[in-house]
Amino acid sequence: MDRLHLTDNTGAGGSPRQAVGDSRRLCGMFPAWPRTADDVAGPARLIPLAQRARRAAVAVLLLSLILPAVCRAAEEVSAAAPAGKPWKKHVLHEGTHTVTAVAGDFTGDGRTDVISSSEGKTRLFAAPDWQETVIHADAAHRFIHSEAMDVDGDGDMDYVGARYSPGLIVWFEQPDKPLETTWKARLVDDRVNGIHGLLTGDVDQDGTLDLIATSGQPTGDFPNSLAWLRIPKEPRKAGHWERYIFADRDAPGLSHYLGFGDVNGDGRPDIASAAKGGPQAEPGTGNWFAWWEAPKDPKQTWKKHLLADDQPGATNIHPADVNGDGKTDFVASRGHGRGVIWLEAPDWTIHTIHATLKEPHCLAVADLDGDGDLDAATCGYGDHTAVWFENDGKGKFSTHVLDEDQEAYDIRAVDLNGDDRLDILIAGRGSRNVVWYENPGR
Ligand SMILES: [Ca+2]
Ligand SMILES: [Ca+2]
Ligand SMILES: [Ca+2]
Ligand SMILES: [Ca+2]
Repeated sequence: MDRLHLTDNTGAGGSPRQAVGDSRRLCGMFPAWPRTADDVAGPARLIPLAQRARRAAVAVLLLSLILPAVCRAAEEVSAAAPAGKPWKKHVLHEGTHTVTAVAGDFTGDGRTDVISSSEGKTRLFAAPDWQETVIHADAAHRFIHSEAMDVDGDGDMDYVGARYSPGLIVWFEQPDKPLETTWKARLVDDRVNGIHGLLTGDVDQDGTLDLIATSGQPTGDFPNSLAWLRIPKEPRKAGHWERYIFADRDAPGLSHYLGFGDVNGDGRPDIASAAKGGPQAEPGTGNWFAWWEAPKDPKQTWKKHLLADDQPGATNIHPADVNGDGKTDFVASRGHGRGVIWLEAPDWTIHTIHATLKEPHCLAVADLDGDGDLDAATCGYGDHTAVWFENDGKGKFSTHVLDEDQEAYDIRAVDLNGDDRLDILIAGRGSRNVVWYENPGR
């Protein structure tokens, strides 16, 4: 991911790990500390009593100075929420820096599997045992994001992956023997550039999914733009897909991910995006959330609507009716900054879901507790904390911690064990893993 590190700071090498999980455990230990102070000072029997007492006093003094701040930091992440049942963590893969993972039935047995991509290797984990199979290996296919999509319309799920820069999108056709055969790669596009986000959606409402991609670099044929791509008539033979630049150079500042849904209630699905800005972007660009309004003919240029600027590190945004009033709101995160918010229609009033979570660089919006309203989930890689946010149905969210020792770059809400509860799938970036959290139900 060297190229990515240069353009996207995915390495975050300079940022020291914030030990939220460790500090939480320490806060819990505090009442017992005087007993363990001896352990810090060394074997008790070799040290005079006065010295032991002095050391214990110093230790307690230091802790009394440090701990309140540490505990406050931990509380900021956890917020006040009932603990709930724990979500069991399942590890599918360990050992490689992984920035994308998607779910779908990739073996044709009716069960939902997982495909991840890391360091040029694309791996399939077949349910229910999650046996790992490398289905494609090519150094040119270091994907930053991906989607599951039945590209050739033959009823089995294929895979689409995007390389950031130089921009490249390819699709892998599910073969007849998906666990025994290398999946064949075919070109979708190699002219959009700076493809951080991919998303499927039926943009032209013809009943077949299309693909949406960011073209977020300020260089290349379509700088600072967003594109949608239509599957060609014969995708196995076509040289590339039909490409439509719907946001034409009006998405500057390193756009990241995409959201899809009808925002203005005219029946046509619209598209939202976010741009992180910061020192890697052109000066004065980025740090915004915006949506583009689909015109009658989606092959024309779409009208941009700014939702919010001065949003440092903005990365993720999804349209969703958060408060159940029938109007489409947005849930959004500042994945290269801090915090998760929602923006209330029609004036886009900003409400805080979580103010301080560091680098929530992924966002899933779904009804995770099955009570009929839309919840959200993310993982702050700077805080190593995966969380889900429970909606009370009116847009008041409480935070539930899934894990305090996990990074993420990509998150999906999907049922991975067939119990009709949405689980959380995470590609772990610096955690160098692919994991999922099993939804225990209410
Ligand atoms: Ca297929
Ligand atoms: Ca619309
Ligand atoms: Ca809910
Ligand atoms: Ca489940």
